[in-house]
Amino acid sequence: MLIKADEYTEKYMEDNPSGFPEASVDTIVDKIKARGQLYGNLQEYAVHLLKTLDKNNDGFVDLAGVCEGLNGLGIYCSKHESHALLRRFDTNADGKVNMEELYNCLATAF
Ligand SMILES: [Ca+2]
Repeated sequence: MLIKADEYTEKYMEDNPSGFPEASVDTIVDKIKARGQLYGNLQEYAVHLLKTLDKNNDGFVDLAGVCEGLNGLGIYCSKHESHALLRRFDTNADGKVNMEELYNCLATAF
């Protein structure tokens, strides 16, 4: 819901790549991946990550959860970066990130 409401912000970031370098998202994804090495396997990590980032327990990663969850994991992530990160994860562009998308994104990024 919040993601949809923030369409303007997303558009703004897309139109102003210099103010928001994609590279920082890559850096965060790298950090998330690196953290995965602490877990037995990717699936286990993805499950843990979804649980951490899904603040209201609806089975989807939400914006508030990304920022807070990642910071809790020791991975700094600004609000803007959270947004870009969610868009990166949301491969079918339905405005939410489910377990499958999260897993696939981690898997392809490995
Ligand atoms: Ca999705």
